[in-house]
Amino acid sequence: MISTDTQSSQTLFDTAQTILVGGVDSPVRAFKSVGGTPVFMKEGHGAHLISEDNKTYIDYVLSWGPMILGHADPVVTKSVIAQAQKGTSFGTSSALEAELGFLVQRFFPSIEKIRFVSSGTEAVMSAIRTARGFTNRDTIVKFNGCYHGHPDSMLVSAGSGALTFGQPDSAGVPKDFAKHTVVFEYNDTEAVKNYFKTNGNEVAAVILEPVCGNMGVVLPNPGFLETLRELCTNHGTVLIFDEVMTGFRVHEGGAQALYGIKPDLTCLGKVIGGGLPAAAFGGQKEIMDQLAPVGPVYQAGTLSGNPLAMAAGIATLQQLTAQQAFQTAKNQTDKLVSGLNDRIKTFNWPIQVQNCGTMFTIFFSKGSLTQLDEIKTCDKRAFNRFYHEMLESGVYMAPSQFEANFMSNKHTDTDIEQTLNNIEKALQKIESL
Ligand code: KE4
Repeated sequence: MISTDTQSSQTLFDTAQTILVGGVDSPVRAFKSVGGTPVFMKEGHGAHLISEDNKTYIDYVLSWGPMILGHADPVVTKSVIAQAQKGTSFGTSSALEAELGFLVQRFFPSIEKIRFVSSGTEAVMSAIRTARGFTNRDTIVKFNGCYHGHPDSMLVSAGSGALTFGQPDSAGVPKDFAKHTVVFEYNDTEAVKNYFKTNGNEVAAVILEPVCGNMGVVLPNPGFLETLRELCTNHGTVLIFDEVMTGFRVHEGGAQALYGIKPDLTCLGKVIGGGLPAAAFGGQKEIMDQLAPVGPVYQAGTLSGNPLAMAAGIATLQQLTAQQAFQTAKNQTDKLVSGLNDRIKTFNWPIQVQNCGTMFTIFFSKGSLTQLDEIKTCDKRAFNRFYHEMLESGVYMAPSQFEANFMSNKHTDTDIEQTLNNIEKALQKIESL
């Protein structure tokens, strides 16, 4: 039993590694990309996290996106406690599921029907199966640099050379599964158009992050999303927007509202659970009604739509509106990005920021960053040194160059100013090395 008095993150990490694989429950938390010991957190309040070492951090990870209202928002917390006192999960229907469904639909009108699940991975896996059931086709198109959780069909990288079908990029994914996934470079509109000329009628679905967050923040080139929409419409292919991260983050209504492109299915997660395990997929009624118990596509989940997670999601979306949280968080992001751009002008370091709505990434590169092979030219060593300088200064950012950072509506001007000062000091320090 781990004692409850203060223990260092190192001690806790050493203990955790004796029972948890790699000492973590999700690989990115292990700090493998940036090196060093992962910081164990014990509390979060607003824009701040407190570590087990009793150090306070300004938090720009926000649980990888969910905490747009900041940690322990009083209204959300009260709602979760109230529901917990009435029971957490019944394995029956509850009024809360439809209530959250209608709330989500207000932000995402393309969602005519919805199904709640417990993770973004489950939402993506289920959306893909639904699209395959609806089209009676097997092939899925995805893009390098986009991450969609860990369904077998998504752990696939581009095939070598002329081979268009995919190769597994994780052990345990059978080659026979991977060959049904075709992978293109993000923003490579021409390649997708050419593929659809000969294969379009075999494609069940195209899935992408409409604004990418999982190679760092990378925006769609003008025309990229529009072309995918047109190709899918013309070939009876299901267009799936994976908005698990971009939902409520690049715009209150996600990238589909920002760019005015209507997908056939949308995957959501993170914000809609308010920090509890809730995710969803939804879209055209005709497609969603393929799902059991209405249609032939099987999908199920013990904790799908459980009252506790639904209560957290309902309170979060209600407070998103009540607190005008997206706009506030976007304003704070814009302040940080503009302050950063002013300060990095004084450095001859290859460094730039890409941002969208309440998401941003600081890239150690000067070049164009529109697809994964360009992102891979970033100076990872410089990023890692920068990362640890920022951590030391009390700023907690995503522990990888290939991730997005997030803003909440609880980050104050003081937090932003302190972050900017710390960034300037960190850059001065690593530049002198
Ligand atoms: P989860 O299964 O982790 O709830 O969601 C998977 C997922 C699906 N789609 C997108 C666009 C996502 O960003 C994610 C998960 N995002 C990562 C952060 N890059 C979660 C952090 C982690 O893996 O621990």
